Amino acid sequence: MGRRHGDVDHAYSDTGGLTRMALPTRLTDLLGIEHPIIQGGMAWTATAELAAAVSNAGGLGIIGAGHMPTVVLRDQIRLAKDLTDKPFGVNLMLLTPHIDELVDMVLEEGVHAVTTGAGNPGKYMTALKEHDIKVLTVVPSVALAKRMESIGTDAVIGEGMEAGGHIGELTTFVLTPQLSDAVNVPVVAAGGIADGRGVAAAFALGAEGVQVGTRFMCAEECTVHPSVKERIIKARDRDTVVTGYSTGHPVRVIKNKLSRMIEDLDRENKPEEVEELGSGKLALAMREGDLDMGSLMAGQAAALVCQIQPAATIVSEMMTEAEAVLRHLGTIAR
Ligand code: TUI
Repeated sequence: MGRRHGDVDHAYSDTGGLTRMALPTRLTDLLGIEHPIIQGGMAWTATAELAAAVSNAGGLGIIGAGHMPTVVLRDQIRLAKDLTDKPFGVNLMLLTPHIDELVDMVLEEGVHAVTTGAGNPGKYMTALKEHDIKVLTVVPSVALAKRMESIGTDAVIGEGMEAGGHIGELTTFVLTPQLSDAVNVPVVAAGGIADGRGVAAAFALGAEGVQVGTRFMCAEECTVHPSVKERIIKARDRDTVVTGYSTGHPVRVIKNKLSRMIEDLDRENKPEEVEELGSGKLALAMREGDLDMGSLMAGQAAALVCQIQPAATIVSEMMTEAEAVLRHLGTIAR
């Protein structure tokens, strides 16, 4: 039997009887949250139920807008407001065609924070900030981070290619310290972080917070199809693959029949056919649980996820473990 989160035999899970310390950072101050953990804004996956559960646990819950119609996202924001009094946010996927309309509605509705992905949110920065919405820009590179800082982003989320879904080229391990050197705003590390060791490592690299996606897919409150959660729990180290290079929008998914078909089309350099075949497949996976022909977007950290737990347990376990690791590191230097 493999390791389970919270196992007492794990090197860092013994907190040594010390009372838990918190890890307050500029990020927790900026957002008014207890723990420096942001939940990934996963399309078709990060619904109001999950976002509210993460926020209630002291992290920042995020509703993933993806391609949601504006009225649906509005209802999701209102549902989250019913489910939590704590700060929560919305992820805006900038490739969606009706993004202008989504932004207008978010401004009207009001949320604490917006994370952006898959593009440059420059066009919306002023309006969001004028409405007192904190903006956290997902960046795959140092250049974009600097540009975003110059136009007023409140923090950058450096997403490494270990992450699930649409990714850049750099790994979390090299991107995070470079961002930390390049910008003055808080840096959040994303990609490959699913436990407290990852949180501690991110802090060592200069991050003041983490964004976690794949592990929250296995939260009890996450509304993805149960088969998807089971598949993530079964995932091993080499079970994800990056497909869609030919389209210029590569995505990391758990390998299946669909990913193999897309790899073939990538090799034949047929980007239009990749787009066509991929269309609607994320919903097919996340809503209907089709593990063969659905797009099983998940990060390499799927291999680190071993059970379904309440979001509050995930947050508290990650924090307790991170604190134990950091204390341990403080004792090994001679
Ligand atoms: O956005 C994500 N992850 C996503 S979005 C998504 S939906 C989708 N489905 C099919 C194709 C494309 C998207 C699934 N997963 N993560 C944040 C992220 N942002 N990763 C990489 C980027 C990024 C890439 C380029 C951010 C900015 C950027 O800027 C280019 C520019 O304009 O300079």
